[in-house]
Formats: sequence, C-alpha cells, structure tokens
Amino acid sequence: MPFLRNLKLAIALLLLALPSPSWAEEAYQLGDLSITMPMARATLPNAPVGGGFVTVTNNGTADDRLISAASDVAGRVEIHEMAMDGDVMKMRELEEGLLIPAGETVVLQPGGYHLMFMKLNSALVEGDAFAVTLVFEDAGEIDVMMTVGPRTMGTGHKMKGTGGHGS
Ligand SMILES: [Cu+2]
Repeated sequence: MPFLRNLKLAIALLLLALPSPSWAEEAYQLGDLSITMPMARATLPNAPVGGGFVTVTNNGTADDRLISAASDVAGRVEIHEMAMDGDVMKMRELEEGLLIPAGETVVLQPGGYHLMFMKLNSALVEGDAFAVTLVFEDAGEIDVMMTVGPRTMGTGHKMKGTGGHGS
C-alpha cells in the first residue's frame, strides 16, 4: 500500500514541519461544529490552484454538510475528494458537498478530502495566512484563517496528467 505509506509519511512530515504554530490552538465554534487546524499548502509562484485543509467535528445529534467555500485568494473554491480510478489516485469535486455526520470528525488533509483553490490570484506563501469562508448547510457560515504550510506537505497527494495542486 504505497499510497497509505506516503500518506503516513506526509502526515509525519507535516507534524515535524509545524511543531507549534498558531493553528495548533486555533479552534472555531459554529453551532455544534468545532473547526480546527485550518491550513493551506504553499504553491509555486505561478500555480493556478492550491489545496486547503481543515478538521471539522460535529458535536451535535444531526448530520451537517460542508456545502461550499470561498476566499479572496481564489476565483473559486471547490470541495474535492481523492478516489482511486483504476490504479490511479485522482481528485474529484464533491458536487453535493462533504457530509459531516453527527458525532463524528471529518478531516480534510493531504491525500484525502481537501478544499481546492481554483484560479489563484497569487501564490500561497509559506507563513502567510488568509481568510476562507466555510458554508455549512445547517450551521451556517464562518470565516477561518488558514495558515500556509510548506509546499512539501501532502506529498502523498499526486495526480497523473493534471499537474496536481501546483506541485
Ligand atoms: Cu483537488
């Protein structure tokens, strides 16, 4: 399972690379949802797209759904998943949004669910932070600050043919 190994490595690298930055304590509360670890991955200067990640815990008794997101850094923000297409890992937009089941935690992370910043207005620079609006079906919307982490985060997130997330 090379993909899983890469993912574990990526997470390990991420934890090493970001020992105690502000996002570690950053927690947002929106109704029954708590939203933690908002971060994005640095891009190359002319990258058209970038990836963003966040952890959402639903402390309520009803399912919710992340239905859209927006940010000034990008012309459009999509919600993506990674899925196997034959033996190739590809990403795909979640047209219906991302289900956040009652009582569960959903992690957007390199190699898995992620926010995709389309038509980036400028590069995402490591150490910078920018606001992202997350819109949930029931809980409503909230602005979170995403800190930009190293470009090496999520080296398990590779795609053939599409150029990936600016990597
Ligand atoms: Cu994507």
